[in-house]
Amino acid sequence: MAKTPLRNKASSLLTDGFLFVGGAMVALLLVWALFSFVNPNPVPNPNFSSLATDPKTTVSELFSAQDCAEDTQGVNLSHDPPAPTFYDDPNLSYSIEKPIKNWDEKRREWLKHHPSFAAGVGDRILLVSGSQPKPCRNPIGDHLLLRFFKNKVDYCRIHGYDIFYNNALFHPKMATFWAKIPLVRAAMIAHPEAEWIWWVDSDAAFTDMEFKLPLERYRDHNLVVHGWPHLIYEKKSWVSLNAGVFLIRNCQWSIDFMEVWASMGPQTPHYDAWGKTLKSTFKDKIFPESDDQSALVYLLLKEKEKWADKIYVEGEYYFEGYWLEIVGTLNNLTDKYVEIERGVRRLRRRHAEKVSEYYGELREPYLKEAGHGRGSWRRPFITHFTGCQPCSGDHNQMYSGDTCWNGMQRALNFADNQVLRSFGLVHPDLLDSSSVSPLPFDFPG
Ligand SMILES: [Mn+2]
Repeated sequence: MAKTPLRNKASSLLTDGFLFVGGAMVALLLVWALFSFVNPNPVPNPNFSSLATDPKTTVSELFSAQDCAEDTQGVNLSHDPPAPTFYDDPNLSYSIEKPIKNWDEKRREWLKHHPSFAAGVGDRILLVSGSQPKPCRNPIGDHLLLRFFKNKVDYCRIHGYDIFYNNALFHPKMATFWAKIPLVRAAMIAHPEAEWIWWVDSDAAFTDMEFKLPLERYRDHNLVVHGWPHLIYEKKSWVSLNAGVFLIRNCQWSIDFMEVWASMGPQTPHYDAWGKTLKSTFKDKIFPESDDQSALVYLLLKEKEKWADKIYVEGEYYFEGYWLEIVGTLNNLTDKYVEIERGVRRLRRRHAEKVSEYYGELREPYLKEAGHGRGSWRRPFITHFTGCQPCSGDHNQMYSGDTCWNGMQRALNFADNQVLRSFGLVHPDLLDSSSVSPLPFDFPG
């Protein structure tokens, strides 16, 4: 697989800094001038520069030229033109059991009617996650799910992504690991403005709040999963990839793929037969039921020509990583990052949470030697607690419950430290969520 640099813009961003600030001022003045020009009912034309220097001017007065109807990403949330779209077609169904045709065209048409969403659509991601409709059986299950959810909200806020967390069963017969397929499908219809739907299991946590998906790398693909091609095609293993985190493009290919994928699910009369087929195809599969992950590997194996060229099997970084090989390394990683920051003061600079991505790019050159994935000292992107079952508590008997719960505390607090930093706090002990101390502004000496 071709290696593409994840980030290399940090240095050019720095040198362009002055140019950018100058350009931004000009743009701002231009917006102001245009606004006063086109506004039919102008407020008694205030002089911008005198406003700016008047100490009594509030921030909102100064920047009132920016229309309140637009949110921070410049999209118009308060308008839906009357021209009919696919939503007005009575035959449109959100159900996984009703096919959709010409989805790409329908989506394009909707975007044409909503030009503010069309700008930047290619990079727009909707993160989707969810958990069961009922309280967890594990007494601390709901608390853990809350913290996993908070972790996702944190990541999305920092990067400006939307998030949909769901607690409803979208198909009454598609429960547990099958539940995400009808949900992701419906999310595509509900969010034509999103190019990508990013499914992240409820038991997975972002443990690098700075890392961003290298979307450029997936330009020619429609589905991205974490996996290892030799385990798929040679070993024929049901754990050759992980279906708990995937990125899927909002397009007709994906609608068709999910239809075929779902056809091995519990809502079909062929469910038991598929269980047998999958069990005999994958010698290491332990349980007899047809599951979404084996089904996905099966499609890669048996319908390779049809699907595989659009499926990117990502193995270069922790698109999702097995928690057991990660949680023990987190303290060392913290030390490594502190060491870098000791040498590079501007990485330690206090800043607004909104501009966190800038500091992520600034750090990148110092992580060149770190590598990615297993054995790396880079923060793992996503830590997945496969086999731990935080909600039910029915963890795999391979490990003790405490190993699971302590691992989750460590990973969640490790992530939270990256968030709390913008608020001046740190958990000094990764195993103790309730302990926080003020973060020193800078290193002494
Ligand atoms: Mn999972």
